[in-house]
Formats: sequence, structure tokens, C-alpha cells
Amino acid sequence: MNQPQQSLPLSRTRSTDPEDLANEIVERLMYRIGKNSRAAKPYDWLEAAILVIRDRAIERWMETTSDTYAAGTKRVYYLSLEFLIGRLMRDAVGNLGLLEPMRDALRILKVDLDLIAELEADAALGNGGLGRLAACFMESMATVGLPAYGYGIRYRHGLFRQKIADGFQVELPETWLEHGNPWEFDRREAAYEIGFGGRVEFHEADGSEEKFVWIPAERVIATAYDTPIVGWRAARVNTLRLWKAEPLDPIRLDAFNAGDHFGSLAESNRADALTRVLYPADTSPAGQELRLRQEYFFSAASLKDIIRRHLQQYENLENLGEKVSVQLNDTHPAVCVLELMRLLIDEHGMTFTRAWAITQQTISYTNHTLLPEALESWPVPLFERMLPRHMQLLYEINARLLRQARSELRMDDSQIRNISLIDEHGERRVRMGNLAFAGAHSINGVSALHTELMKETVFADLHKMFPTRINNKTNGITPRRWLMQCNPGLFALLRETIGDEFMDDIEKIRSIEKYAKDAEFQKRFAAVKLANKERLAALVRERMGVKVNPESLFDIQIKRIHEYKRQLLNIIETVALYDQIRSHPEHDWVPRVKFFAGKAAPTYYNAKLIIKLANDVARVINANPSVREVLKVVFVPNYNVSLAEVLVPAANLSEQISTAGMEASGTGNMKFALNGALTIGTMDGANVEISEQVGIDNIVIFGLTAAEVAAKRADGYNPREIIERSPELSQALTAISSGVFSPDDPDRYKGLIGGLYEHDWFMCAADFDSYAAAQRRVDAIWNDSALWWEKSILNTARMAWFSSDRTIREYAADIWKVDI
Ligand code: B1N
Repeated sequence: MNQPQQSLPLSRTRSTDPEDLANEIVERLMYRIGKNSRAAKPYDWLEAAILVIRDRAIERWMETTSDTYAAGTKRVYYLSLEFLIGRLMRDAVGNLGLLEPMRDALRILKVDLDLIAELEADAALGNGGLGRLAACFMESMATVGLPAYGYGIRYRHGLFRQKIADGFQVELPETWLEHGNPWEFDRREAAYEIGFGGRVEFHEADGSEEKFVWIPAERVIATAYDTPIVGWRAARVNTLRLWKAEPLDPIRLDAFNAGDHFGSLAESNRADALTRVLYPADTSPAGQELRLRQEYFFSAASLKDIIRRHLQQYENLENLGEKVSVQLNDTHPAVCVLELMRLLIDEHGMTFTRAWAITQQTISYTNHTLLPEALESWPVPLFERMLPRHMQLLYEINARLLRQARSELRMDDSQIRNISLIDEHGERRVRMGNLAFAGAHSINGVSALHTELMKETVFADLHKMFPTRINNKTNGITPRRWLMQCNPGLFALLRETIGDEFMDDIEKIRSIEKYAKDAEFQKRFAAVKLANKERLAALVRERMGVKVNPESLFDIQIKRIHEYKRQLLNIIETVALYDQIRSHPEHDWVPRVKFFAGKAAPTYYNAKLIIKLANDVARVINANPSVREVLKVVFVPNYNVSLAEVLVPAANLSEQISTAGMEASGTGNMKFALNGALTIGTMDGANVEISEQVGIDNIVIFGLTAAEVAAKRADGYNPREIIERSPELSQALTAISSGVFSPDDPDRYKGLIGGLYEHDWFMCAADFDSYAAAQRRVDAIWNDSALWWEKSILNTARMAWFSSDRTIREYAADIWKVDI
């Protein structure tokens, strides 16, 4: 395993002297932005600084790209409809080893690096964990020295901005490109025509050669925008290539001249709409035509680009599978299976059998959810209308697949129905998960538990048929962003205590273990945490006018709002605690601040209601003087990557409380634990592996296991009975549903709470008592401060395995078969 280089190759050619850097910044300001230092506004300084940093990355970018070419190494392509990258400056400057020199250079110019860094737009081209994982993977692939390209869509509007108005979520458009984007290069030369709709013609060429030709009815141009992704110590610089749709004819002059001014722009508008907005759906269906168009558009453009690059270097496509790996991030790019088949057969003259072998060898697929409503499927008529040739190929693939299942494996009708690429229950639909499974040589889950459940549930029969394909690759996070950058205080303390080795080999962070009980070290560790909490307290005070005491236990749940993630369980427990505090004011309560943040899909009614409830509960509790010193509730608006970078280092307690079996992995859980928060959580997703790594005594586990949840659902679960047996739960639910927190609209939560009595699909009632008891265990640990900090330090010490460098090395070795 190669360690990244210890010294920057860049420093050979370019000065890192702050004076020189300051001159360069002024030069960029002058010649690229057209201003002098006197006229420059903070945003101009930011842009000039980014241009200097970016230019430092370029040489290494070219160097590593040509090395790959010369060595003929396999290239990895990570296809994802989402890349939640956040801000890039700190990443790039840190990984280039230029943070301090740039800070000094800007200081010479009387500019504060931290202040301008805050002005950078947060690129939110993703919804949540899946998109953020893609961003961490990009950084880790560059860090471990893997020649990789990310492919996605350059959305003009990323995930909506969330405003909280009167406690309700309001969605506002996000405009990250409004000041331009100094990181990207538009590559006019990389442009491809992408077709939709139309018909398929059958050409019987001379003799036996038959050929299908797709004649699309509509075409758009895909143009490329490249962003350099710098690995740690500039080990490598890779490319994130995002596609934008453009019309073939920006304006139909014939129509315009004939007086049809709107019609003349119709084609242009249609192209524009294609890459305009990110679907704000996270683990929920986004089953609209535009979404399928987006999926096909970026899949087709990426494959064309991959094949062009391959043919530049090699004679033909026979060795595609040896030189190219295409990783599908969920099923969003699954249409690649069909598009690659079409290209190989229709455009490169291969036989079906040969094309299928190459497709399977090239493609691999990552599954990120088992939630039935999130498994993508498209109505057959829509699919056929948009992609007629692909539909033909799909039928042919399906016919061969089902024939094999029936004749070779003797599968019965019910198994055949499960394996089929077409769902025949009701309206016929194309199943993208089954398509990706059939067309890939590897199907991986994202945590050990999730992977086992994949084998037992959605893919049970496909797994019987292809028992070697499913494998696990537990998610990870990049320690550069999620420790070194977001927690400079802890980073400095670690360096001082155990030296710098952990920066290049995160496993070395384990050496901090021997200080876990050291009173002096605990004091310093706690002081860092306190400073981070003060920073968060200042943010909350500034943005929301809410005062919180940094000495309180900071209890944080931040993630998309979804019923399965059970923010509701947390809120109900908060209400129960509020009741307890008021009934027993004499008790020595642990002062807590409960933080919530997260966005709800705009059409997800219950999720939006849960946001309103959190805000209603916050308003009532924060206004009650009798609990003032011990309980506060804060809903921080507009959760995004940049906000996470403030919240994560400030947490004492990390809430990871999904219904067991429903959270595929989670990655926020990893960020918190690495930064020394204790986890309160269920045995779900990667929590299971976190408990193994940090040790069961250093995590607070509660609730039903996945197997128990499944058994309860099968046996007939009766939440009403459970609620009636738990006085604390009943009291809290009654308070909420009777309008204690919504006096302006007392019935607001009747339906939401009623649902818990009726079905409680996510088993809040079943887990409530166990959750509340776990929270009291947390209180007990907090009260023994030496014990708390010991556990906290052990969490930081033992989380190295969750580095996305480790995850990427596993993908490289097991799935992509590429040496690094
Ligand atoms: O992917 C993350 C996991 O850590 C989370 O547990 C998982 O919930 C998340 C449709 C999704 N699964 N599925 C999605 C996102 C957008 C969309 O349109 C589904 N996100 C996840 C990383 O593995």
C-alpha cells in the first residue's frame, strides 16, 4: 500500500513563500478580476486566492493525468447523480500544504483567510449521505493515488435553501453559481450529442449483418465542466466532470423571424430545464419524466466520454473491462447497462454475447437503501417512449436472464417474478435495481448489516442466482475535511500529543488511546470541545437570537428529516424530559441543549410537520423559565455541509436512532464519533460496526434489533398497548396531540400522533422506554466527567477504520481490481 508522498512535488516548481503568494494574489486580482487591492471587495479577494490555489493544483493535475496515460493503468469512473462537495477552498489549500503560507500571504494583504473562506458558495449538488459519500470518495481516490473521474450533473440550482418561517420549512432557490465558479473549467471541446425518443430502424445490411439504428426525435448537447480534486499532499489530482445540457440551436431563427418568439426558444428552454435543478428527494421516489431524462443524459454523456478516452489510447473496445471500471452510485445511472450495450452492439458492431460480457466486466453497482419506496422503477410506456432501443435491449437481457433462471437453476414462478427486470404487479415497470444487478459483476452494500439484509430481502433471489456478486464495502468519511479542517483545535492537540504521523496514516490516531485516562490530557481535550461549542453557541445566537450555555451537554441530531430516522422519537423524549424536569425540579438534571437540523423533501408532508413540531416544542420549552438552566431546544435552519462542519466538532452526543434495519449505513455517525462525541444509537447501519470499533462500553445502544423489528412486524405489532403501558410516553403524546405546543392550531399534530397509535411503522413506541433509559445512562456518564472524557477520547482514538481511504482501498482491491 503506497503512502502518499511526504513532500509536495509542487514545491519544487513554485514558491510557497508568503511574499510571493501575496504577489500572485494581487496579480490575479489585477489581470483576472480587473481590480486593484484598494477596490477589491472580500469576494474579489476570495476569488483571487482561489485562482492562486487552483493554479498550484493544475501542474500536478496534468502530471498525474499523463502518468496514468503512460502507464496504461486502469481508470475508475464514479458515476453519481449527486456530489455534495460543499466548499472547496479549505480542502484544496490544506491538501496542497498551503494553508499557513496562504494565510500569511493574505495577512500581508490585510485579508483574513477565515473570513473570506466563509464567503465561498457551498456546492450542494446532492441531498444527503449518498451525495456526501461521493464527495468523500473523490477526495480519497485522489489521496490514495487512484486514477479516477467523477461524473455527474452541473445543476444550476443545488439543493434548496431552507428558511424557517413561523416554524415551517420554506424552500428557496439555491444559486451557488451567482458569483461564477472559480474552480471549474469549461471544456467546450468535450461535447456530445445525446438523443431522446424517436424510433428504431432495422437495417438488413449485406447478407446476414443485421443492425438496429436508433433515430432519436430530440437531441441536446452535453458540455463538460471540470473541477480538479486535490488529494492529500497532492498525491494526485483527479477530475470531477459535470455535464450541462445545451440546445443544438440556441435559437430557431426561422421560427423567430416568422414571429414565433417563444417557440423559437422552446428547444433551448427544454435543454436548459434538463440540468437546471437537483431533485430534492432523498431515499424517496422522484419518479418523474425529467428525472429519467437527467439520468439518461448524464449516463450517456459519461459513457461517450469514457469510450472516446479509451479509443484514444487503445485500438478497440475488446479490453474495455480491463482498462475501465464504472461504479454506479445507486441505480440513478443504472441505464448505463443498456447504453453501454447499445454502444457496443449498435455503434461498435459487437455481438450481444460479447457486449454483455464486457458490460458486466466493466460495471459495478452500489446499493444505498432497501426502503421499498426508494427503489427506482419506471413505467414501461415512459421508458419505451424515451428510450426505444434501450427497451428492446432490456427485453432481450431479461429473456436471457429468466431463461437461465428457469432452465439452469430451476427457479419457480415466484422467484422468476422477483428476478425479472420488469415488475408485473399492477402497472408494468422497469426495475432499475434488478437491471443494475444483472449488468454488474459486483453489487455492494454500504455496511455489514445492510449487505446482509440485501441478501435476505430485495435481492434474495438474484443473490441465489449469482451468489458471489453481493459484497460489503462499509462507508467512510475523509479525515481531512471531517477532522483536520473542521476541528483545527483537536487537530492541533493531536499533533502536539502524538506527532504528525496520523496525518498520513490515520490508523496512527490510535496512539491517543493511552491518554484516555490522563487527567491533564482530558482537560485539554475538553477545552477544545468547549471552544467548539462556544463557536456553535455564537452562531446560534447570531442567526437565531437563541442563547445556549456551552457548558451544557450538546445533544445533536442532524440529517435529512425522515420518519425512519426518527427525529420524532427524539422530540417525544424531549417533551417527556421537559415533563420530568417540571415534576421533579429538585432533581439534579444534566443541563442539555438538543440541536436539530435538516431538510425535508418539499412534498413529504409528515417530515415537514416534524420540522414544525421541533420548532413548536423549542418555542414553548425555551420560553419556560422553570427549565431555563437545564433544557433548551434549537432547530438550526438550512443544514448543509458548511453548517455540519460547525455542528460536528461541537457535539457531545450524536443521535443515530433510526429504526433498526432502515438506515443503510449513515456517515454522520462516523463524523461525530471521530470528533469525540458519544453515540446514542440503535444497532442499525454502520452503528453496529462503530460499536465494534470503539467498544460497546463507549457507545450507548438501545432499542430493537433489525431482526426484532422484522419479527414484530410479522407478528402484528400493537403500538397502542405499548403506549398505554408507558405513562411517560402517553403523557408526552397526549401533550403534543392536544395542542400544548400548538395553541394556535391545537389539532396540528393529531394526525401525526394518531399514526403512532394506529400503526407506528417506524416503531417509536416500541423503542421509547429503552431510548429514554439510554438517555438517563448518558446523564450518568456525563456526571462522571473523567469517565465521559475517557469515552470521548476513546471514540476519537478508535475511529480510523472509518476513513474513506480504507473504503476506497477495498473498492480498488475487490471490485475495481486496480493496484494502488
Ligand atoms: O446513502 C448513504 C447512507 O449512509 C445512508 O444510510 C442512506 O440513507 C443514503 C434516492 C438516496 N440511500 N439512498 C439515498 C438519495 C437520493 C435519492 O434520490 C436515494 N441516500 C441514501 C451513503 O451510503
